[in-house]
Formats: sequence, structure tokens, C-alpha cells
Amino acid sequence: MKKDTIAAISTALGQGAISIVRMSGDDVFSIIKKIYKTKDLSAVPSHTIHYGKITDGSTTIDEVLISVFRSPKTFTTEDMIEINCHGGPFVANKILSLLLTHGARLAENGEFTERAFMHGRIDLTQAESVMDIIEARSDNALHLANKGLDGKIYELITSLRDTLLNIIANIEVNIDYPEYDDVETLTDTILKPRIESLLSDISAILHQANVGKVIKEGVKTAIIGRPNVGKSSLLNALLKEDKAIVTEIQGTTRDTVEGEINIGGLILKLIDTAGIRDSEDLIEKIGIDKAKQLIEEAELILYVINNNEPLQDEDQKLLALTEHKKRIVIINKIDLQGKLNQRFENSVQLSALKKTNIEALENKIEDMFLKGDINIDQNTYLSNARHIALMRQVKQHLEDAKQSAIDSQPVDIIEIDLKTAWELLGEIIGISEQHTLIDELFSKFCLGK
Ligand SMILES: Nc1nc2c(ncn2[C@@H]2O[C@H](COP(=O)(O)OP(=O)(O)OP(=O)(O)O)[C@@H](O)[C@H]2O)c(=O)[nH]1
Ligand SMILES: [Mg+2]
Repeated sequence: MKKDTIAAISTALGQGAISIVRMSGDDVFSIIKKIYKTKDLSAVPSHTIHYGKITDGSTTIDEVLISVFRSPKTFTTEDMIEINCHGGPFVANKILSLLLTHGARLAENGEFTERAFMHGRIDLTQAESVMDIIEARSDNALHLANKGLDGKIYELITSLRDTLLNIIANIEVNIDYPEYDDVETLTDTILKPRIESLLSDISAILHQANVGKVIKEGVKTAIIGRPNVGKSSLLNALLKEDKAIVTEIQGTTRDTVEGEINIGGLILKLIDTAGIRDSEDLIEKIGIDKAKQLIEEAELILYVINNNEPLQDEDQKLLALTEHKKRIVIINKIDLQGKLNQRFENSVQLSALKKTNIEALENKIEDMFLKGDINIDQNTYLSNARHIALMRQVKQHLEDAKQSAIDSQPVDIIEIDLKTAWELLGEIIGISEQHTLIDELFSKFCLGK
């Protein structure tokens, strides 16, 4: 199968020390020959680097280092070269356009990784891990992504598929050569217990996926409360910078203000909101609506109240509104006299202004989400939303199969759900995928990856 040759700039477009222009495909050597005359790269050994000049006719374009990778031991498994040029967007673009002029095609987003997948060098979960590595914002997230790239998710899914295939094989064999006198024996002694055991493994995997997702994506955290209780001050204290405007005027924050912190490897995506009250001001009103909407979207609510006044009716309403969420009640302004007339579960007393007890809040959040039992080395955590959604479907089909077994349904009815579950597991690693989904997935990558 002849594959056309693709090229792209693989580094971020901006000024830097070096840019890398990458090319992959059957015609790599004949194309580079037209603009690199220093030596014949088609004759050099694989995995070597070569100094020289890129030229356009008689004009020198740049002094470069070219890495040569020969098929099949390359990222895409095709012949590849990487041109390390000077890090200006103009020069990198110039070199790219020369490659295109001489026969390469501009790569689509993620097309290099897609080729690695299409040629079977990596499975779909490993390809997705490449993107997770690029997007990682904490040590834990990076560690998780590297395990995915190592093929740990592939191994986990493959072993679940093997177990499932074994159960299906029992049914198939029994249909062809009935070993059991009645189907009930097969259902009760083989199918039910094995499906149950597989279900319990999958439940555990899904449970751990909550942790995986939090590690990968962070926790969307909304700071909510009435005006002037110190929400913006809390944001600033957590971020350790004066990001949001703080004044003694009620309704200071109108639009949301966002920032990110890393607590012990957990990324918190903090959103400071407009204080919620009845307001006639149009802009403030929009901000308040946004805050209310954020209550629904957030995974954690920091509900701030003022220690220096009795609890207000509006607070009662907002506390009721946030009750169903993961929530910490922040009793702020403890440097002032305590006038609160109520106690709260899961609360932290602090002073955002004086920055006292901020660490206690951080520890509480870390405990809530990471609980100390995380072991990325030992366990395999699913963290990708696509994997988790498919795994939930797998679980549902196994539950249906189990129910059919309990109801003493014919084995071929049970088998339908088992086969669907097996196919869904295959979808996670990219077997039996439709092409459109693959395209969609790789288009999320950056150019040149
Ligand atoms: N004494 C004391 N004052 C505080 C504390 N935290 C905030 N304040 C003060 O309370 C006032 C309001 O603080 P902000 O952080 O702007 O309050 P907010 O909840 O964001 O207010 P809105 O944006 O209007 O909803 C400011 O004058 C702060 O300096 C604290 O812990 N102790
Ligand atoms: Mg504010």
C-alpha cells in the first residue's frame, strides 16, 4: 500500500530556539533531495542526524539538522525525517512550503499519530495517551498518560475481552456439543458466576475511573456566596496572586474570574462568581445567572459565608440550592468577631484577607478527591471520557446478561448481550471502529502530531 507523503510543522508556531518540520511517507527521501544538497540522505543509516543547508534553487533558506528515521522503526512506521530549523515561524513555514511544492501534502491534525495507529504500531488508547501527555498539567496526569502510552489500558481491556470471550466460548461449545443435560446447569454453574465476577471487576474499574478523571481533567470548582462575603479574596488567596478585584462594595465581581491551582497533584479549576442577591443592575444580574448555572456544572462548590454576621435568609436558600453537590462551607473572616449562629458539616474556618487556614482548606479538598489511596504504579485508571462511557455500556450489557441468566432465558439470548459487551470493549482499543470516529478523534490533535 503506497501512502502519500505528509508534512507539517510539529512545534508551536511562535518564536523559539528551534522549530521542527516533520515529514512521513514513501517519498520522503526524493522530496528532501530537492532542497537539501549537502548529502544524499537516502543512503545514510536510520536514526542519525545530519547537518547541512536547506536551499531553494541557489538561495540558502536555513542551516539545519535533519534526523532520519527509516521504516519500520519510526513513529508512523513509515520513512520519516525531521528538519530542525531555526525557530522562527517564517523560516519554518518557508521550509514546509518547499516540501509541499516538491510533492508532500500538508498533514491533517493528528495525522502522524493516526498513521501510527492505522499501521498497528499503537492501539487507540495509546494514541489518545499521546494527546494526554501533551495536555497533562500535573505530575499525576503525566504519570497516568505515560502508563496509557505504555499500553496499560490496552492490556486491561484485552484481559477483560479474553475473560468475556471465554464465557462466550462456553455457550458456543455447548450449543454445538451439549455437555450439560439441561441448559440450566450451564447457566447456573458457569455463566452466572463468571458474569458476576466480571461485573465486579468492571464496577471496580469504573469506580477508580472517577479518580482517573479527576487526575486528568482537574476539578471544576465554583466559589459561591452572597456579595461581600470574600469570594474573590478567597480566589486570590488560593491562587496566591491578586487576580480578582476585591473591594468593600457589594457586587464588585460581575463576570466570572478563573484560575488554576495544583494541590498535591490535584488540579483545581477555580471560578469566582458574582455574589448572589436580588439586583436591578442588568450586568450584575447576568453575572448572578451565570453563578447559578455554575452551581449545576461545578464538581465542587466552595460556599462562602461571613463569620461576622448571622446567617442570612439568602444564605439558607443558597445552601439548600447547593446541598446536592460536593460542597465545603467556608466560614470566612474569622479574624473578625464571630456572629454566626449556626454550625455546618464539612466546613473550614479561615480568613481570606489574612490568609489564615488556607492550607486546611487545601488539605480538605485533597482528601475529598484523592483520599491517599491512589497508586498510579499499581493500578490502571481509566480517565478518558470515551473509555469511561463505553465501559458503562459494557457494564449495562453484562447486567442485562446476568438478569437473563437469572430469568433462565435461553443461552443464545444471554450471548447477544455478551457479544455486544465484547464488541464495545473492542471499540475502546480501536478494533471494530468506524472510520468517522477515528477521523473525529485524531482531528483533536495538533498539527504535526
Ligand atoms: N476582615 C476580613 N475582611 C475580609 C476577609 N475576606 C474578605 N474581606 C473583605 O471583604 C470585602 C469583600 O471582599 P471580596 O473578596 O470582594 O468579596 P466578594 O464575595 O468577592 O464580593 P462580591 O464580588 O461583591 O460578590 C473586602 O473589603 C475584603 O477585603 C477576611 O477574611 N477578613
Ligand atoms: Mg467578588
